[in-house]
Amino acid sequence: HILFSVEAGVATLSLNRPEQLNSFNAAMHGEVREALKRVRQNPEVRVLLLTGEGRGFCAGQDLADRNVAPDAEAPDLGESIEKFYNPLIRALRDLPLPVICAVNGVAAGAGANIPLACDLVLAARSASFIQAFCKIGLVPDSGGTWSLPRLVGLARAKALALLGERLTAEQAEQWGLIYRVVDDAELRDEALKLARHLATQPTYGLALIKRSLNASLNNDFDTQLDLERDLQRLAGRSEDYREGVAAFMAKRTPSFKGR
Ligand code: LHQ
Repeated sequence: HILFSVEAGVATLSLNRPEQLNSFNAAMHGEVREALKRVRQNPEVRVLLLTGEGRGFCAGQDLADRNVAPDAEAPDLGESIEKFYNPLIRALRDLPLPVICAVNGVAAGAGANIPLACDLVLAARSASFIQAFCKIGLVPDSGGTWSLPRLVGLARAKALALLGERLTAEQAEQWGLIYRVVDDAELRDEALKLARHLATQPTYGLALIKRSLNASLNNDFDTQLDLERDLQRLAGRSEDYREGVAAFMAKRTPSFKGR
């Protein structure tokens, strides 16, 4: 249910259940989990690009899996979150490399919040974001209640979560929910261009940048200054830092290794 490839330092993971708008069933969760593990374990991978096949990015949980008879016992959704969604969100956020998400079409429910756990979100002009949870009596999950207020403020977060209206990609960009809108026909190329660029950069340092900015949303100022000190110490010991300075002084193009 996914496509996965590695080329020139870029791992591309594409959700591939287009008939169901790439909604998640247990099998797709399993394949995504395996792919993310491979990304983590393969030192050649320096950037991850996450996208979807077909006209949708991801419609969240596959609701066909969830349609229970009126007299059946209520399923434990907490278990599903604990087993599938929270590990996925943590895996993306904790991945020590830049994660680009190319939202190729509608992103609904968990599918709208998965991009928010990535680092750089591009979206096709025709894409849209729907916090669909409220329409079926659920609460935004996959980190949405954490990310949304931080990205767009509490007023807009509440409107999105309580109304479940469709937010266009352009509005998402204007609100600061995502980085950039791209014409539909150019999305894949633009995302790959960005990914390939990042894969030539000091990706160990980029992973530390990601870590520090993510942490800043929870830290007070002094804690964050301490974290900057600690991460700069790590960055300063990297081969890439040495190479960056040497290349600058020699006025040549640096050759970074991601370590
Ligand atoms: C789908 C789905 C779908 C199955 C489209 N499932 N088939 C976590 C833990 C545990 C449980 C519950 O949830 C969660 C987290 C969540 O993600 S909850 C939120 C689940 N997602 C939604 O509520 C979104 C449901 N989908 C929609 O509202 C619409 O499909 C959107 C707005 C995404 C797209 O609308 P359209 O462009 O009009 O497409 P469509 O509705 O015609 O969908 C195309 C096909 O995809 C259709 O199948 P069909 O056989 O009729 O062609 C849909 O049934 C199927 N599909 N989403 N989540």
